[in-house]
Parts: sequence; C-alpha cells; structure tokens
Amino acid sequence: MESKKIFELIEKEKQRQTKGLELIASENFVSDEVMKAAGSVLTNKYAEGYPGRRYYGGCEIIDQIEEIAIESAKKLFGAAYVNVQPHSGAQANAAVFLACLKPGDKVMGLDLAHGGHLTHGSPVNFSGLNYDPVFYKVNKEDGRINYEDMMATARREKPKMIIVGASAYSRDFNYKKFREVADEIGAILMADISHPAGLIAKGILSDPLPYCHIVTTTTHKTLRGTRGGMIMLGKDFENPFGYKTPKGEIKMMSQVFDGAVFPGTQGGPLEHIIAAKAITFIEALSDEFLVYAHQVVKNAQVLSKSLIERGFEIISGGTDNHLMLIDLHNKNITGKVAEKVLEKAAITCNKNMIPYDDRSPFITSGIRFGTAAVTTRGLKENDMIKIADFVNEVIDNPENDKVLNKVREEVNSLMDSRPLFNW
Ligand code: DSN
Repeated sequence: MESKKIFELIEKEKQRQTKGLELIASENFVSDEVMKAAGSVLTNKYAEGYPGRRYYGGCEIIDQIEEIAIESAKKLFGAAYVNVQPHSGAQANAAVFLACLKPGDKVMGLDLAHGGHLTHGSPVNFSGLNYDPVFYKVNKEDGRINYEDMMATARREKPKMIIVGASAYSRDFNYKKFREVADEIGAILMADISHPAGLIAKGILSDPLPYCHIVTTTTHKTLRGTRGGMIMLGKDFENPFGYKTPKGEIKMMSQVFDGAVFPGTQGGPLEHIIAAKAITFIEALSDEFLVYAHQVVKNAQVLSKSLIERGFEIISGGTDNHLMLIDLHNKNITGKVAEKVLEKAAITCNKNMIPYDDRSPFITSGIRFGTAAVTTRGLKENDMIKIADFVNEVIDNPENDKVLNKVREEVNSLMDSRPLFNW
C-alpha cells in the first residue's frame, strides 16, 4: 500500500467535510493557523517534562510555545493553574482520577444514559472499572438534572469525588449546588466542561472555576481548536485532599496535577498540538470569538425551536448551550436509522440514548445535534430553519431515495455557498 493512498483519502474526507452539513455536537472546524501548527515540525520533538524542566535537550523553543499556551489558557478562563499536555479530554480525566483518588474510591457522575460521559464512571471505562461509580440522573418529566436527588445521592453514597459535566445535556449547570453538597460530605468537585468550554470562556454560561476544585476540558468542541485536552485549577483552589507525598510532605496541587499527567498517565507531550492549542486560546480571546459563541447559542435555540415546530420532541424542551437531544419515539424511527438516513442526505449527527431510553446504546431512541460547526461555517438563524426542514423531510421519508437525494443536493448547494478551507 502506498502512502499516496492516504493522501487520496484525506482529500476525500476534505470533500466530505466541505460538502456536508456537520451537526455532530462535539465537532468543529479549526482555523488555517491552528491547522498549520498542528501539522508543523514540532511533531518531531520529544519534550517529556515541563517548561524549564525537561528530560531532553533542545527544548528552549518548545518551552516558549508551551508557556504561551499555558498563559493564554489561564487568561481565557481566569484559571490559576493550567496543564495543556493531556492528549484528550479522556486523558485529562484519567490524570485527575490518578491525582485525586485511590483505586476503589467512590466517584459520582451523571449517568451516561442521561447525558454523562464514559470517563465519569461508565462500567466499560477505566473510571468505572478501577473505581466505584454511583450516578445522578435527570428527571423523566422535564429532562433536567434533579438537584435534590443528586444531593441526596451524594449524602447517602459519600463519593470521594463528584463530577459535574455532560456530553448530551442541553442545559446550564448549577455549580454552586454541587459545591454545597461536596463541602458537606468533604468530596472533591470536578467539572468536565469539554462541550460548553467556548461558551463558558466567553461568559455565556455559568463559570465552574469559582466553585469546582478542578476543571477539565477538551479544546476542539465549542472552543473551536485542535483536538486535545487540558486541566485547570481555579484561583481560590485550596488543597482539599491534604495531599501528602510518601515522605509526608504536603505538595502544591500544581505539582500533583503535573505529575499525574506526566509521568503519571502520559509520556512525551504533543508539542505540535500544544502550539495549536496556544493559537486556539489566542483566537478564543478575541472579540470575533465572542460574536461566534453568541451565534452558536442563537443558532441552537432557533434550530431547536424550528424542530419543535415541525413536531420533534427535544429533551428538556430546548437548549441553553450549543446542543440538543431529540427524542424520536413519536417519529417511529430509531436513532441508529435516523443517523444513517441523515448521512445519506449529507447531514452528519450521532445516534444518542435519551434519558430512560428503552433501546440499547447501539440502537437508541434519540439523535444529538450541535451548532458549533455550522456556526463556524457562517450559518445563521435563517439557515437553521432550512436545516430543520431538511431534517424533517429526511426523517419523514427514510426509505425514499428520491427525497434523500433531493435533500442531499440542497445541503451540498447550501454548503457550496460557505467555503470552508483555504488550503
Ligand atoms: N465523543 C465526545 C462527544 O461526542 O461528546 C465525547 O467524548
């Protein structure tokens, strides 16, 4: 097999991204600058360790790049400490578990089937396999987190760590309530803001940093950057664990978290990706990004309202952020089939369990949409109404190839009017 084949496939994928309508809530399109840094010569460099304390020579330039990434992220989120080395959100979470817990310790997260994430205690993930997970849920009636029940579960189960955050929850979080119960039971509070990070950075959603001991995120969803992860600690962070080294010394939390990423869970950092993260944060600090983030939410609200007007049921009745979860029961189609037929019409999304789903994660009764990527392409409120029409036509005619082809052509032509790549 020749490497040429890979470049042909990359070109095909570029065409797919260019022509299609991207509604996957966790995806976005990076700027040319981010792309350039991610594909740069920095991929050649080993730099195990941290700026000023590396295990390899030749790191003086790498150090400056990583410092800029750290300082830009601190400024963007108002964090006191940032580690930009986690390769992904899952890696960031793994490092937090290593830093804060012993195997077998109890953790409490939002149930995966209610919008949570694999790394928040799922039995098939390290977080559920090596630790003892308990879960809080959303109400069946309104799809919102039941805070009373969450607090009661925490008081009863006394987890050592509580995780607030989700990958399929369309509402803002009340971090204060989580902190109240965490303080009551002496638990560590971690927020995973992977999905809404860009909206939080610009003050559109509640800020977890004043309330949560630890905040983790990815950098590629609403933050519109390179694929990657990050760990942050807030300004008021006090050592809630009384962390002692085997020699009995109290360690700075920054040292604990740095050690948990490297050498705890990772080897050499991806410095090309750290450079791309630096550019991501610099871009997110701009006024242009504020306009973008507001448009993401406006688009999500119009899309969700337009879908409701066309008879779709949205869990919780709408959205505060960039995403929405659609219950397809009344449309007599499963999430699995809906995902497939939408793809035939050049619309990509993912099947997703809905709370209290009667179908398996492989079939599901729902689909999840997000507006971060389409907003990057410049789509606005009027386009959201068109998208709701496209989705409605496809879901009403899943076996009608003529309709699917017609919608595909309409999608392609809408996307042709919004060029994506300059390279
Ligand atoms: N895969 C991400 C998402 O789609 O939300 C979570 O890891």
